[in-house]
Amino acid sequence: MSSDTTSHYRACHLCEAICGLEIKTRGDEIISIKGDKDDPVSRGYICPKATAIADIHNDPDRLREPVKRVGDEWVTISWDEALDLTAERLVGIQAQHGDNAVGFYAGNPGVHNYGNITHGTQLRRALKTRNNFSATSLDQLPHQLAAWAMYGHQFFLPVPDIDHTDLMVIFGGNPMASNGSMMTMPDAPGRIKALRARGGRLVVIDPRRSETAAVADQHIFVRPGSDAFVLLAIINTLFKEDLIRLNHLQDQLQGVAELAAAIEPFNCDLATQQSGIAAADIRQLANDLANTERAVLYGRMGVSVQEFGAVCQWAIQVINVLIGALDSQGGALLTSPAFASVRKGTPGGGHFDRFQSRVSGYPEFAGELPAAAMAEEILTPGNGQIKAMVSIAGNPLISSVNAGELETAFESLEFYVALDFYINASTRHADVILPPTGPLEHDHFDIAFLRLAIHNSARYNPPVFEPPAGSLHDWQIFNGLTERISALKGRDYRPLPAPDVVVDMGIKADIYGADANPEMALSMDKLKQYPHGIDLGPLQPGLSERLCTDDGLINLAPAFYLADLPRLLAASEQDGDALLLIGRRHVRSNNSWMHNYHRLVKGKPRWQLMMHPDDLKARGIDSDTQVTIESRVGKVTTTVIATDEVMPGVVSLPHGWGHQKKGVKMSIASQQQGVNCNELTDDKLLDQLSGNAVLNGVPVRVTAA
Ligand SMILES: Nc1nc2c(c(=O)[nH]1)N[C@H]1C(S)=C(S)[C@@H](COP(=O)(O)OP(=O)(O)OC[C@H]3O[C@@H](n4cnc5c(=O)[nH]c(N)nc54)[C@H](O)[C@@H]3O)O[C@H]1N2
Ligand SMILES: Nc1nc2c(c(=O)[nH]1)N[C@H]1C(S)=C(S)[C@@H](COP(=O)(O)OP(=O)(O)OC[C@H]3O[C@@H](n4cnc5c(=O)[nH]c(N)nc54)[C@H](O)[C@@H]3O)O[C@H]1N2
Ligand code: SF4
Ligand SMILES: [Mo]
Repeated sequence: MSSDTTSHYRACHLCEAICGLEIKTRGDEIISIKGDKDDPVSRGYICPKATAIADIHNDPDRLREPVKRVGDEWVTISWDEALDLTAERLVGIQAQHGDNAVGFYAGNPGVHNYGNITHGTQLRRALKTRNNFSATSLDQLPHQLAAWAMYGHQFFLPVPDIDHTDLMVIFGGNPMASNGSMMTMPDAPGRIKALRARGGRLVVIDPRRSETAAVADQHIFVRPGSDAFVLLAIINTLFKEDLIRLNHLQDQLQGVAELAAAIEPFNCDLATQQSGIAAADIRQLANDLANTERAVLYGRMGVSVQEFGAVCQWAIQVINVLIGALDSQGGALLTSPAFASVRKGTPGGGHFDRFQSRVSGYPEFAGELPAAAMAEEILTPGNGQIKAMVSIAGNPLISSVNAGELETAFESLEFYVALDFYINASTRHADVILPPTGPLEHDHFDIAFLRLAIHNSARYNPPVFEPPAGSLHDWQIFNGLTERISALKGRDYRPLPAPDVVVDMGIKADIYGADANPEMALSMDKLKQYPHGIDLGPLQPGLSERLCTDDGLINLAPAFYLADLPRLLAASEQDGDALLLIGRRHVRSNNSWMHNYHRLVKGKPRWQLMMHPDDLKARGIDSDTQVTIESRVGKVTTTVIATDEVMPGVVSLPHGWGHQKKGVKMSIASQQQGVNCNELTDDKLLDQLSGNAVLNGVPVRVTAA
């Protein structure tokens, strides 16, 4: 390689695995993107998406300057004009209709871009609306609710110690495609291989023989949405068969007797009837989990975004406690990150049901309302109706439920501003689009996912390229807007310093800072000397001292979970013969925004509906033909393929597609044929307890088109 080539090291920001990258550049050209062999956790692993970061950087469709809608046209405007206009419109609408007339949607990539986390809150505070929504309630809200209710902090989230376990049981997660979630584990394939090579077992419970199920020791099909019955039956078995093996946490537990009484009706027979899993298999799972010294139970999207997502995630925590996995090596451990470690006194612990959504009375969690309520809050007239939306790093018209109604809602807004660098299915409805710098033009420290990693480490990297003159980072846009909004409202505003300064202060005051750990004395300056990251060692037990509950106890039986069990029992009495729709992820796709890069969309199509051959036959439909899929709220037409990868009664359609809409300016994505599966998901079908959306187990009808 010629001498004018420079190597840059950087963590990938695309998914939760945060793999280390080595990016070689020559001038302003990217020569190659490879794995960083010296990253202490990813150790050189990358997936095919990483190289597409070059395509994001170079994409001619990516906006570099703010644009304003004039009729059907987009006109480039200056940053001052864009920020002034946005602040004036938002404050004007709030002055006329009240603070709640502005709604806020924060999407997934914001969590992967740390300036959004350090600076986003100030903008939210300046706007002071109750109508805050985010991808949390399309995703991991049940995890956070269980963490808050049992451990006293929404981010007290133990992760599977996959590198040291002998049995990992996964309900509804597909790390071979997703690379892990709520469990930062770069190189899922390598880690799963290593688990099996040392004699450990992987068991997957999933309605589809997913990529992970395919490499597991055992795969058990489960009827979508029925996991709560199975998980409670496991608890039931643990009690009945005297399998409870509490560890050092036993003196800190409360609610054991209440739990045992409450789950009494949820036996294996009921679980079998609901889930299709043989009672013997459920008992075996309970026995294996209890009798394997280092075992862990993990559940992800498949058991979060379903009708009983909250009960499922609570039950998973309970089982890990009852088998002694919580806070044990090879079980579920809490990460010890350099920034924002969770321990007693950590702010932002969360709260639940302090206020409710205006139209349907759904509970808030940590100041957010369910994304499923967004459309009705925009469309239903009355005091507090949303008249303007702010979206940040989100594409809700593809990613959120009942996309058809949400589109009607967004069309009706008086004003919509998007912080985004694409004109996509959502932002095409905007009045103003504020594009931040591209991913390689800003520095990077992963606040969210270093906190959820299966191994402790810290890593900071400077930008690969200088940002273009006059461009703004997300956090600078937040500052610009917050300053203007505060001025218009006559409020004081002190801008926060740059994210690396904020994080530096946090790191110094945290567990590896000079005060707490003089030997390590971690700071941003020190991190900057280690471009591959600093290894902070394997996860350690020590959860007892970190517990955030007021009484220092773990409550196994929070009242609101027990109160939700009659709803679960009632569901067992309903019968339905509809097909149940589930989603699926593919390693070359990433939610809704990575379809504009040729290298990720080429090859055989991956957006079709999967259906079991028996279900096709029963309807007289041939494989590879056009079908119409219909739910209560919508209808889409796409190609069906026959496969026994899905169990009978289940159909699978991936999310994130549907870019063919008029006005979308993503030249490659808009040519892709995949349809938007969220035109089928139902805003009224949500987990009543947590308010989380139901994206899996949606009843649909499939007919020949
Ligand atoms: N049916 C179904 N629906 C689902 C899911 C499912 O499994 N099934 N999954 C759900 C889940 S888990 C999630 S997290 C959501 C994701 O849904 P959203 O949170 O809405 O996120 P994306 O669809 O990924 O859209 C991301 C947007 O952010 C923009 N963007 C990318 N990087 C940046 C940046 O640095 N700054 C800014 N300002 N913008 C940026 C992109 O251009 C894109 O428009 O989808 C949910 N929807
Ligand atoms: N390549 C790629 N990686 C990603 C993403 C992506 O879009 N593409 N998105 C990222 C994001 S935002 C997230 S949140 C994570 C998600 O990470 P994961 O949760 O690991 O990903 P999913 O593919 O949604 O896995 C859900 C699994 O649950 C199964 N399932 C569906 N319904 C049920 C059910 O009722 N019960 C059970 N037991 N299983 C069920 C599905 O078949 C699927 O295999 O992935 C992240 N990583
Ligand atoms: S697995 Fe995720 S973090 Fe790793 S290279 Fe792929 S997209 Fe990036
Ligand atoms: Mo997600």
